[in-house]
Amino acid sequence: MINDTIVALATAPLESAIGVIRVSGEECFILLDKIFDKKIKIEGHKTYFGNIVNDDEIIDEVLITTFVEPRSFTGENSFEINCHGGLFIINKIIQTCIKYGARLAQRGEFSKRAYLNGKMDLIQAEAINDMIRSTSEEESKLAVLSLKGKTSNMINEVKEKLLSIISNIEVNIDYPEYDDAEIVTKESAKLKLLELRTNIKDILKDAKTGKLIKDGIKVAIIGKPNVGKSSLLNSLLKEDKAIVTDIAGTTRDIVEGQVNLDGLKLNLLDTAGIRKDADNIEKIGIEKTLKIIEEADLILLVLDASRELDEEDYKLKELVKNKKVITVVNKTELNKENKIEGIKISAKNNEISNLIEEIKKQIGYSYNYENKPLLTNSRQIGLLEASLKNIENGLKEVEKNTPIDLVSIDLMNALNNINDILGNRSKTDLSEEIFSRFCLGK
Ligand SMILES: Nc1nc2c(ncn2[C@@H]2O[C@H](COP(=O)(O)OP(=O)(O)OP(=O)(O)O)[C@@H](O)[C@H]2O)c(=O)[nH]1
Ligand SMILES: [Mg+2]
Repeated sequence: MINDTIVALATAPLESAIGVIRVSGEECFILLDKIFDKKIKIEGHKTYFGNIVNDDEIIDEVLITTFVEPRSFTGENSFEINCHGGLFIINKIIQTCIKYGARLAQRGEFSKRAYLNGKMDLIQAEAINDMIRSTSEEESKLAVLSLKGKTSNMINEVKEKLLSIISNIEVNIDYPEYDDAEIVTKESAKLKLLELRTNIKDILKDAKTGKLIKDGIKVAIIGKPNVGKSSLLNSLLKEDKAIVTDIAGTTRDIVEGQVNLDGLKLNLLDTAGIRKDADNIEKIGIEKTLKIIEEADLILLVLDASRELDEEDYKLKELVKNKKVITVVNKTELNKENKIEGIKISAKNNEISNLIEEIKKQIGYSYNYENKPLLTNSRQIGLLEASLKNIENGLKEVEKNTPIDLVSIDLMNALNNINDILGNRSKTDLSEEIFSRFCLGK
């Protein structure tokens, strides 16, 4: 089947100096011939200067770059139009392309074609999206590693090990008389599966850091009124985002801010101070605070060093005892001798570096730029977890002395899950959804 020709704006739909329109499809050069006034001989990667025309009307003066299959992003014939970046002109060019046989691309359709045409596996395709959306240095570095196939290699190594175990078992079952094949005993199967299990567990452990780098971590700042929660938020953000006053009950609603601490994205939430005798508006704020506590990955429980701790402080400690908590003792410069346990800071004077170190320590952030690929994508992580379960089931069966051919059912399931990570199984029924998350023109 011939792929139809698709067209989309690849740059942002904003007025700018230049806009790039992408066109892809086996027959796209027939279209190009109709809309470009220079007659060109298509012979690979070349750029041509000329006009986009609709019959006799000149729409824009452009540069056209041609890419001949299979040496193109999508793996099929394609070209890019560098036109002037006015939205009116861009729309007119796209409409002209449609008039001469193209259709508007769906989200991610260019990447989907690249994937279907074997230019990349699914991990690499998803990395394009991650790259476009990355908001920190580390996140974009990880996306580049994925795009370059490093993450795929890591998954492929697991797959190879699993395949070798499965094929050994199959040979034993199908050709018991075959002398050259390694005989799979309960012990040898167990040993190999245990090694594989460790391997996958390590990848999943690292993936936690990957997720942290990609999604950031939700940090709720809680405490009694007036202890300096909003001051701490401002100090972490290095800007006066939240209102700070000496009146208890200043913050009524949640104030959010994002900060990048040495590559670690923190989604900070400053909350309304919790106290018993709050007015009605404050009570609503406190309700919200309680909900935020539930959702947060990390709690900063702020105490005030200039006052004695009271019952309400202890109640708060109790409230968060099942969460990951850092107790922060603020306003330490007012009472240097205080014996309150916790990380001592002064939000007002921006003395918070020990807290930043503690945050990193608490969440086990240890990525150190050694070009190590990490899984960051929930779909990929979920499938790897599923394959770990399959392998663990296989191990249980081995323990129970189940015939080895039955064990291989679990291992085949593990293999299917790993193939799905890479998108190797059945390309066409892969969900539209994966690609629909992309930008237009990608
Ligand atoms: N001396 C000193 N004062 C501080 C420090 N941090 C905050 N403050 C003061 O404490 C008062 C309360 O600070 P906020 O940051 O508004 O406190 P909050 O916990 O957000 O209060 P609510 O929003 O009412 O719950 C203000 O007057 C701040 O200037 C600190 O480290 N040292
Ligand atoms: Mg406040």
